[in-house]
Amino acid sequence: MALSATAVEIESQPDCWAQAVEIAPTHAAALPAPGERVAVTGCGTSWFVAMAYASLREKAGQGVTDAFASSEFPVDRDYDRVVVISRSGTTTEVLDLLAALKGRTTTVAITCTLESKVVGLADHVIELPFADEDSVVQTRSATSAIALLRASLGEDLTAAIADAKTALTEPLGNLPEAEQFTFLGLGWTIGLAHEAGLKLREACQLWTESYPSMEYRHGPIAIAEPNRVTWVFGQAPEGLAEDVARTGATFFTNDLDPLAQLVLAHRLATAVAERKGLDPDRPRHLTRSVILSTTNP
Ligand code: F1P
Repeated sequence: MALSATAVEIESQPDCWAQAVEIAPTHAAALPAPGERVAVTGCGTSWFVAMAYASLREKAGQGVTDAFASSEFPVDRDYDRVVVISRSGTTTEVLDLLAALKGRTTTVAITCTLESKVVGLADHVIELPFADEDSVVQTRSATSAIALLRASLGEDLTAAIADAKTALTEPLGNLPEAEQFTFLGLGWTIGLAHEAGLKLREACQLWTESYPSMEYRHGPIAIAEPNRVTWVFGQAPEGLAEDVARTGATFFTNDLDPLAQLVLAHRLATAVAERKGLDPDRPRHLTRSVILSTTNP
């Protein structure tokens, strides 16, 4: 059987990340300088990319970095620079925001689509055409943006890229049989947890939830039971594996770089789609870019 476009794009991630790392230095002037007060924004997957980068930048000591869904962006707040992420560059809320910020603050857009509408609206544009996708569901576009941004913060991604290759062949065991997943993360991996949850909802219509890891015991654990999975991106809080084990649910994590763990979640999404007889290239009710005919309230 021919691979879905989604599966082909998932497999290309190590190569795409290497390309993103390679071009990162050429965009240093467009990206936030250390000390700048920055906000990062996008919709859907791109919002979760924003969350991951915001946390990484602050942790790296480079300055205040907030993340917002573009529809909730506080336009009256002062930022030195706003980083906008949009694969398509045509998402309505993103374009509305860029128009509202024009002349008020420096904006930089990260997009995969050459000649997309953000190009005329943002002050700087970083294009990742090699990471664009035929699929509606985003995989390599999002992880390549994160790879670029991590590299821009001075991170060496050699091990992460090697881990992504491992994630492409790692057995999924009986994970695709589970009826529910809750994804957890700490710091920058909270964005990855939200993205993994969205991926499974989009590509295979599975019930997923996602939280900061330390929030899990404040209620969400109540749904844990056998045949459900609690999946932690990165470092798990002490005692959490044991708490999950007591519920009968499966606790899952591994030692791969958290971005490579997301690649594994991508493969899980296509495996579940296959089990359910769904085509991951045709997620229901979704379009590649959300273009609204109405304006924001
Ligand atoms: C953002 C987005 C995706 C979602 C769907 C619709 O697109 O909301 O996250 O999966 O494809 O569009 P973009 O602004 O990054 O192009």
